[in-house]
Amino acid sequence: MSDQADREQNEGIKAVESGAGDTGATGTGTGTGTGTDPARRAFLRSTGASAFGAMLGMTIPFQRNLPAGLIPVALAQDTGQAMMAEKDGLIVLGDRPLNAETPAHLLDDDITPYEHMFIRMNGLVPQNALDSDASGWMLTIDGEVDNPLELSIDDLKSRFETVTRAMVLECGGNGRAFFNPGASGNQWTTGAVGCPEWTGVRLADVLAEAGVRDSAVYTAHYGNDVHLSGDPEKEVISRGVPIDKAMQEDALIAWAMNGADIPALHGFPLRLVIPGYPGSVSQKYLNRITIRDQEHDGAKMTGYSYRLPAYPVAPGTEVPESDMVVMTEMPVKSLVTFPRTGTEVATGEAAEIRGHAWAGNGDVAAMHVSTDFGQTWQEATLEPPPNRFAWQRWRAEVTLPEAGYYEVWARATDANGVSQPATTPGWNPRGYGNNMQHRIALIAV
Ligand SMILES: Nc1nc2c(c(=O)[nH]1)N[C@H]1C(S)=C(S)[C@@H](COP(=O)(O)O)O[C@H]1N2
Ligand SMILES: [Mo]
Repeated sequence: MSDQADREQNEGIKAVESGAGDTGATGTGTGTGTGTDPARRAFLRSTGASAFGAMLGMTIPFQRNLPAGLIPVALAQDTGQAMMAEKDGLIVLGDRPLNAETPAHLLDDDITPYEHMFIRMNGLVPQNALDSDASGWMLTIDGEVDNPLELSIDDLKSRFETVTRAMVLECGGNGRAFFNPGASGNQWTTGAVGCPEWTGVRLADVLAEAGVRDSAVYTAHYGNDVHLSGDPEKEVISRGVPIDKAMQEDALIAWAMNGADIPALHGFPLRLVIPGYPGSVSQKYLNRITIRDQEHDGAKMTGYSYRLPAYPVAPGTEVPESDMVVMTEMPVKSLVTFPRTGTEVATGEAAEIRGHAWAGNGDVAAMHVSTDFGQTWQEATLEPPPNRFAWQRWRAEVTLPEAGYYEVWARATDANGVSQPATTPGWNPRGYGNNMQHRIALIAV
């Protein structure tokens, strides 16, 4: 095995063992607000309420002199302290903007509950979302349409069919921490993914009412989150999808997650959920969709953001910006969500292993696991999804023949026969689309 592959493997398993994420060794870790100071990153990674205390200590001079409970709202948002109150066990990667991922063993539910849903903020949560204030909220549909619309949330609820679907949302940069050389950005390991249940209306139905013109090429999404600079003129993120993708029946304009109003961190009061593509197309705090006659060029659509080289490149290549193309469909992927990595199992006895599998093209065809570092594979059972683009439950029983250290490697295969690679696929400058096999450690005793 090459040095690079070896390092990658080791870091992969180290990351899953800690349940926490990268060791800081591969990633450059810039752009998260946490910097690369190892002590600080270790603090962040230790998470929980106490970690936020530590973060506060580092971000507010003289915080010891502040009476408890008197942390100004803006500072609370900087540290995520208040907003993270009901999140459970997430690993905080950055506090401004707030980004946090979920250890694999906390993603075992078929429907990801609020407390285990990862958070990816490019800016600050808008004040009306923090206040759960949706009064007067309007969604504008304009651009290449015959009949521009201004819809209230009540209009959405009364004029279109309401649908509920479980759908995977995964950040395009999930797995970035394992690329070598590392890429800047949040050092997501495996946990920037979840599968909540979303309720709303079909984006396609709303666009049909607006009368999409033949000239339509792309959507452009807008929300009201606040740029880190505080400048109200600056867009935080504005992405889009090809019009054909927007017209597929799966894509929703959602107002509820898991049967309740969409929480502040996840886009209150409206968001898009466009499955199969990088999470970044699923605009939170949604207040406008403009139909364009060209590929959208909003914030984080251009340059290196959510873009891949148009051709395969060697790791570390400096790819010219003009050779970068928009990332679309996400690759097939899976997680081992039970047992927790590092668990002891009885030697010679069957142990249940389970998790989820999903694919950007909507279907997973097969699931396999290996307990001998990929030398042999056994087929796992794979349940059908409750609906397209929900993740699918898989289960296997493994028997470890003698006492010692093992790894479970998990490999999903999509409907086109494409499987997850054992090591990082297609290196790219910003570290997108890593669907390498997830691995956990098991100790036979
Ligand atoms: N308005 C807005 N929408 C957004 C983002 C954002 O920062 N602002 N982040 C995007 C990215 S990059 C991802 S991966 C998902 C994350 O959704 P979540 O935070 O609800 O898990 O939201 C997307 N929608
Ligand atoms: Mo993302």
